Amino acid sequence: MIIQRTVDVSQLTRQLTGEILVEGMSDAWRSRIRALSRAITFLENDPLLAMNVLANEHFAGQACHSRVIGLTGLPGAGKSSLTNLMVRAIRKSQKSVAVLAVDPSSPLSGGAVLGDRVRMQEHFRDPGVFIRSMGSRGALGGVARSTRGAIRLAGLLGFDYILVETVGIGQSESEIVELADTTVLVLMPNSGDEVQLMKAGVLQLADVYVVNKSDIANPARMMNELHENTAPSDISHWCPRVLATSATNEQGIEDLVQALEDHRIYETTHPKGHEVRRERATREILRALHNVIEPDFISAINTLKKKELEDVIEGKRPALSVAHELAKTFKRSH
Ligand SMILES: Nc1nc2c(ncn2[C@@H]2O[C@H](COP(=O)(O)OP(=O)(O)OP(=O)(O)O)[C@@H](O)[C@H]2O)c(=O)[nH]1
Ligand SMILES: [Mg+2]
Repeated sequence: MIIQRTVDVSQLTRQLTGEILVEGMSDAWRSRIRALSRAITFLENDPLLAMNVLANEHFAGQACHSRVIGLTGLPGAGKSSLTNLMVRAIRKSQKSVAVLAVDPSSPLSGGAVLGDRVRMQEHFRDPGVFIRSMGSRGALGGVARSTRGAIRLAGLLGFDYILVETVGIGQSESEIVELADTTVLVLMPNSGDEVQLMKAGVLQLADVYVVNKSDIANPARMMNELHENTAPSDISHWCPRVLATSATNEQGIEDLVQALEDHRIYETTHPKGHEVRRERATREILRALHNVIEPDFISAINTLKKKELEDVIEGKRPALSVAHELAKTFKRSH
């Protein structure tokens, strides 16, 4: 909240559009990138800032055409290694790309940030590439909200692709699925991942399944299992791609980039694909609505009497009934 007061949203927005340059910078595009980096720092502290920036008149009516790709999977599966190679492949086709690595320093693979930095070094000087890691334990709303804001802001700068790396199997996927146009789940062969996947019920979530590290173990069994479990019953639906890669040997990367392109074509040309996008947009609006209304809800909750809270604590009254009552008062006052 303190940060929010110190941000000059109008100035930041004008820096993001390139209308004014960040102090000390002479190159317009690099200045915009610097502004983006700054904006993301502010966002991590106050995710609602994105809303203020996006609603600013400088951005009014400006469309984002970026393709958002979410990469997820267990720590150490090879997400960053694959991201690095995908960036290279995307750059070969002259497209620009922003990489947002959410919480890259997972405890299991330790020191990943440093590793990522070394790996990504070849892209740091490339003005067509923006790389940024984001903490997952940010204030107010956590990963999803600040990541969503960062995606939107990067989109306004016109990046062709935005790659978002998140760690996890389970809950965090559902978040990334909502954020991404295409979700890629990165797995390791013979790691017992499949058992975990079944348990977490995430086999229907991704659009592309990548069995990485195929240089150290045969990916065939896992690929079969994925094929069997992810094929849609309705053939007009997208049939998730199942690919084997080896980031170490730089194998399978072109197929992966092609799968992303195929999925884009499906989503933008197929009626069913359009339906999926409509559902995603609806969910996004719903979530945004929630974000817009939440501060008012919090104020309403703060008006609760001690007695009402105690009743819920003691189990004398369900929280839902209190909520209903609050909602009634809320509707009357709006
Ligand atoms: N043999 C082999 N090793 C790989 C491959 N891809 C990645 N690795 C190694 O696996 C380790 C983890 O790779 P990362 O790319 O950091 O994995 P990650 O999924 O980004 O990990 P977190 O960000 O910590 O979740 C590194 O030591 C990589 O060099 C591969 O295809 N084959
Ligand atoms: Mg990583």
